[in-house]
Amino acid sequence: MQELIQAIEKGKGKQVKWLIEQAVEDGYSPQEIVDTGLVPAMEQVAGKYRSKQFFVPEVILAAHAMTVGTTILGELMEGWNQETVGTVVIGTVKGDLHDIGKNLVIMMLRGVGFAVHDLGYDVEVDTFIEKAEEYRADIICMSAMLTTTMPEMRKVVGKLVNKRLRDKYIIMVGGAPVTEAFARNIGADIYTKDAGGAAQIAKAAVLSRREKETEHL
Ligand code: B1M
Repeated sequence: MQELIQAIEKGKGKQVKWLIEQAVEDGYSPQEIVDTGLVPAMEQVAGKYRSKQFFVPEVILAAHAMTVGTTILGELMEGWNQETVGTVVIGTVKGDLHDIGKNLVIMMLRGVGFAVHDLGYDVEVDTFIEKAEEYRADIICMSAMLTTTMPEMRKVVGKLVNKRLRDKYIIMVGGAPVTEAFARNIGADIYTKDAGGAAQIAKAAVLSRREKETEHL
């Protein structure tokens, strides 16, 4: 894991791919690789950026290596779950280009059996809603990393209310500046602090909704 952390920090994509394949062969679970490899790596990068040891080019290189990591881990995890738990649309909100955290959430959601439609970053309010309708999603997931882009989440919830679609979807929000109180304030259903928690709580929420629907039949 220490080698993996260093490879991400140095932006060495090929090495990241190899080390993750090796870790899986050695018996590490995807969750362990995320928790003890990928997340600490980005924490170190963030720390070095704060202390001015790293500047934007180094951060972008590390972000690319991280994307290699999430992609390969996602591929390795495909097929582990045969049964689809539900459908998710997910994106980083309008004006926000940070997608590392979102990509980790996607990986973990796929890991617990969700069909995930990644809308990418800088996602328009209407796109979240149109795609949720198109894919008949159970959950709309929004990520934000900038305090200035958090209000976009409120806009999505507001638009769903206006269109009388609010109750059709479970709304989950997250990202470093997002809090439980903010989520409650904008009318979202779920806030989670990290990717592993997001996947587990999303699964529990969909299963509980299905149970309630069955009771009403
Ligand atoms: Co940016 N950036 N950045 N940046 N960047 C931050 C976020 C910042 C805190 C740095 C700082 O100033 N200390 C700051 C935000 C300040 C604020 O608003 N409070 C900031 C800024 C200001 C900016 C720019 C404006 C800089 C500039 O141009 N002057 C600019 C904005 C561009 C834009 O978006 N419009 C910018 C640009 C960039 C890069 C492009 C260089 C790069 C992004 C690359 C990429 O994502 N592809 C970048 C990066 C990498 C960072 C830091 C260093 C690291 C972010 C990260 O990836 N963390 C960050 C500093 C920091 O965090 N200390 C910083 C690792 C990741 C795993 O964590 O995303 O929190 P995180 O995800 C976690 C949880 O939050 C959670 O699960 C994940 C894993 O457990 N989670 C969810 C995330 N989404 C979730 C959704 C859920 C549930 C959980 O449900 C739906």
